[in-house]
Amino acid sequence: MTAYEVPKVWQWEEENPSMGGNRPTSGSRFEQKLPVGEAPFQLYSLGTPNGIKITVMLEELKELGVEGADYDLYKINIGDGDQFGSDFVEINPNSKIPALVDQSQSPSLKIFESGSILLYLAEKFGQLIPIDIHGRTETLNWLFWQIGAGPYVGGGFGHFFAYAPEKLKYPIDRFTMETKRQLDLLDQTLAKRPYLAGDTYTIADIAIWSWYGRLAQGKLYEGSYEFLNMDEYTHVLKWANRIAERPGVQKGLAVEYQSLN
Ligand SMILES: N[C@@H](CCC(=O)N[C@@H](CS)C(=O)NCC(=O)O)C(=O)O
Repeated sequence: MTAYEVPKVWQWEEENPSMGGNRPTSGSRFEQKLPVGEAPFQLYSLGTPNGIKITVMLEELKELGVEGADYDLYKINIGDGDQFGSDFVEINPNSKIPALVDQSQSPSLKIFESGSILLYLAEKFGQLIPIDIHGRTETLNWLFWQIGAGPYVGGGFGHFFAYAPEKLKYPIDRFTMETKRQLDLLDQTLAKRPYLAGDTYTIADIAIWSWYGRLAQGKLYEGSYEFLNMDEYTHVLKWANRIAERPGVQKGLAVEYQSLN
């Protein structure tokens, strides 16, 4: 590993003239007018693991026959920096997809963070979250678990295994260990019940499937199925395959994104 002398004060060295790419500052970088359609929900997103949570949720709601869950879907190209435009930042000051606007509320309501969006939709339509206190709390336990645990997989394991310019043993070992620990936890839980929060499919399964189900199916990072020895997580695999067959999930993955202009 390259030796690194830690300076007294960290400086951002990367000269990044493009609109995309993170910087150590937040806020909008340019004026932007996002398109707005007629449907009650306006979803600004992309087909990433965090993005698919919401298209799957909205398609599941439609499969359940829920009225009022129609949405217009726009592609936020995070590589081009669309998430740093003024209109997007107005909806999500954190500049990350997914971001949702509920135009059926007056004034219209901005919702960001995928967990918050899933919970909002589940509560608004009374679907995919149990109403009894035990089922509801267990659903929220696992929903919040995903939001906290996921970045170790995406920002940790996935980044160093698949995307980092150098393959470094220390971070790959560290985040592979944590990813396998999480997979083992899911496997042990799913050995005892068909869904994460109990007997029924909930928003916790949607959130967790979008990362760990896709990982289990080898859809996230090339070579990771073998590297993580995914065959040992039999209960996760069964659960992942069962959920992948749901019409709402398949429709949520197949959605078409409108371009911004
Ligand atoms: N905790 C957030 C994470 C959202 C997130 O990290 N989104 C990524 C794509 S999956 C993103 O927009 N990245 C753009 C960037 O970092 O500039 C959530 O669950 O909604």
